[in-house]
Amino acid sequence: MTRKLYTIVFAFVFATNVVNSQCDVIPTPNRYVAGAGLLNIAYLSIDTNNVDSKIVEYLISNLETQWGVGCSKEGENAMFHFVNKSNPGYQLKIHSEIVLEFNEDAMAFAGVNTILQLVDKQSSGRIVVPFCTIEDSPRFEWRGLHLDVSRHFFTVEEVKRFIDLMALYKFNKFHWHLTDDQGWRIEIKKFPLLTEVGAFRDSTVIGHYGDKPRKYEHIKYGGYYTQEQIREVVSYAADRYIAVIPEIEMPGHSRAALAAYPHLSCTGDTLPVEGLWGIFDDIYCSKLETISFLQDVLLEVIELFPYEYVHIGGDEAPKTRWNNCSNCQKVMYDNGIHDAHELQSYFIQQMDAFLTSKGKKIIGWDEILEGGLSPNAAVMSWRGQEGGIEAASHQHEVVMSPTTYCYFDYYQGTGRKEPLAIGGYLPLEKVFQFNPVPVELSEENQKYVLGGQANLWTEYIPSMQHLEYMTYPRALALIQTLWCKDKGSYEDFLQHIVNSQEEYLERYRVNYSRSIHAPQVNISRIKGGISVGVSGPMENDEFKALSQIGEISDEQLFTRKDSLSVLRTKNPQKIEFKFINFKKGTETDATLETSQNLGIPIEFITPPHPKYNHNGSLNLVDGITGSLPWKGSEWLGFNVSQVQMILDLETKQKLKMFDIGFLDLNGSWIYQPNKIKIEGSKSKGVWKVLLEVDLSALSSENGRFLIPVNGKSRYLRITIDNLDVIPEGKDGAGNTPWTFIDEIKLKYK
Ligand code: TNX
Repeated sequence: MTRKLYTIVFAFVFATNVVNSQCDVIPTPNRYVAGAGLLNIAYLSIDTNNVDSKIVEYLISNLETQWGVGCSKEGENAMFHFVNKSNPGYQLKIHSEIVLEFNEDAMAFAGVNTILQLVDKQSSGRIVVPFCTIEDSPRFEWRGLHLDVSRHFFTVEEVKRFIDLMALYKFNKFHWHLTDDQGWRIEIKKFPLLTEVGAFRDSTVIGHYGDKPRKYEHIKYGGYYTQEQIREVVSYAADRYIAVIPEIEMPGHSRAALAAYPHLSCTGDTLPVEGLWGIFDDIYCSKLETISFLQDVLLEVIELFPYEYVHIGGDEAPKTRWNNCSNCQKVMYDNGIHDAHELQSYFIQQMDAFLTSKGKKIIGWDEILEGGLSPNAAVMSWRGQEGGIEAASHQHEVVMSPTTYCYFDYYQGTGRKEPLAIGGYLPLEKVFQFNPVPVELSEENQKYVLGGQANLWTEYIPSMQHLEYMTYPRALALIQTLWCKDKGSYEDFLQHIVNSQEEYLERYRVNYSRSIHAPQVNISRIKGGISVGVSGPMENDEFKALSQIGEISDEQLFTRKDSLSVLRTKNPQKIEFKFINFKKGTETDATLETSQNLGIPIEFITPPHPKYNHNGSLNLVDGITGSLPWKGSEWLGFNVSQVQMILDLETKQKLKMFDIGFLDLNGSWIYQPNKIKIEGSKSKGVWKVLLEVDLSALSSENGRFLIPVNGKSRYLRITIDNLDVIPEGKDGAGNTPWTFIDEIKLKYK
């Protein structure tokens, strides 16, 4: 039997007309035209001409291990052909044969990953792929994921797994955060203590950073990669067309290095590798000795990483030590530098000159803009997109990675079942809304935006299982933005996730988060209180609601059209709710507390920051008290030093008690305010001061203040004063502190 015949025997065609014209591949290809029929494959022969053999190996190993389909390498008689073409991207034609046209190997690889998502397994042990034509190419050159291996260490095998999953979804940049305060993870032959001492810490904070009191686990923790292992990972990634960007943090986040070589700091004090998260005052000194040390480190680093970009960190470097260090003062004096920000700029410029002379490009977090951007530096914009806009306006390359859309260490769901996270709230839908090219950028400067990236900071991500949970499915929303020229609607995207991507992730045994399936509790205002509804990702999701009001228990079948009303009451009552999506086996519970001001209208004079504005002003009076540790969705965050709002009590009330909660989480630059003023008015015309207190003089419980107040009013104007700037020596010194508020409860006489 000839090979050709062999192929025909095993690959035959169903000429059915019923073909699902919808394409569930993520990222959605630019153009997908469905054909009428399915290619049925029991055994796939692949023409190995015209293509890098590792792409063929990748295809075979995936089909064999994930679908149990046998494959063989053949010549032109085969069923699957690779063809070179000149126009960008890849093109895929699936009919009685599979033809994958591409202009560069990376695009052939992308095309292979598209095919893997088109595969449908049949019970007969065969697979089918739909007849179709696809034309596809990426929107952005930089489609990145970052992984912090310092706060928690991930083994070579785990890192490879992370890379494997990136490849399935056409990510092509792996940003490897290799050094930080809590551990140095890369072997540097010239400085062996970096790993002997710097790769291990004696203790690790447990629970949340903001817990009071803090607790520690006193167990030695750490690990590092040998240079050989680094090479192995880099080459593993290269085989998947993923470039690896090493990050060597400087001048801040350097406590692990300073533990190994204390003379590189300003004080010379011997400090341990940190076991706590946050920002630390002890950073590299700016003296020449440190500069040479770091350049020697970089010399070894660039030998290991062939990609042109090297990340030098640059973020969160307090200048406390530099301002009090004679060596730093001398560097400033000798070089005509006026302040510590310029000194940081000078520090980075020396790295820039060094790396540029070695044919490399430098990239750093947006703080490297402060004090003047180094001539060749690219900027990774994380504190919003402003830094990126500024850098691109000066024709510097930019990667957008703003906390608002790209911080996958934030919570992705609102339920109590979400595992402990750093804080913040970044659900799938919000990630989907990311636009790496903000409207503020002129058309000619838009080209400096290379793309975007999500960051996986691992303070609260101790294991691979947990890492997958935080990354997926949010990474799919990100790649949809970074790859697609037209990403479509969120509703369509969600359908692709539910229709087929979850199954695909399961096939690869990814521990993806099911948070989108947890019943979402939707609260809105109604006359006299609030209404509580529930929804899921599908129109026809059904829920069961269990609620307990005192002794009475109530059970009801719920759809997204139903709701429960909760009205204002004089005596606060706690209502425990549980919503169950019984088809998905997920549930969400919530404790709602009634009050006399439940759901009252609030007008913001200073609006919350868009990033921390879940549900707007209703959040403050929705009956759900912001809990600790900080859960992003429950609190409203303001980054102005004075917050003002007007509460409308709807009728004139005799006030008795004002109850309010604030977060105090200095590591995240969130500070409890100093003062609160309450003014009353019957018409919002004339205001009378009812209360003005210094909060530091009051006692609080878990950040909540119960303040007696007297007066008769319909409107209350609340003014909350925080510090103008965070003072020296405190976390975030020099910046405006954040004020986080939740639940305002009033008592009337
Ligand atoms: C800020 S993002 C950091 C990291 C933390 C992260 C936690 C950046 C450049 N610095 O050191 O891990 O927040 O979300």
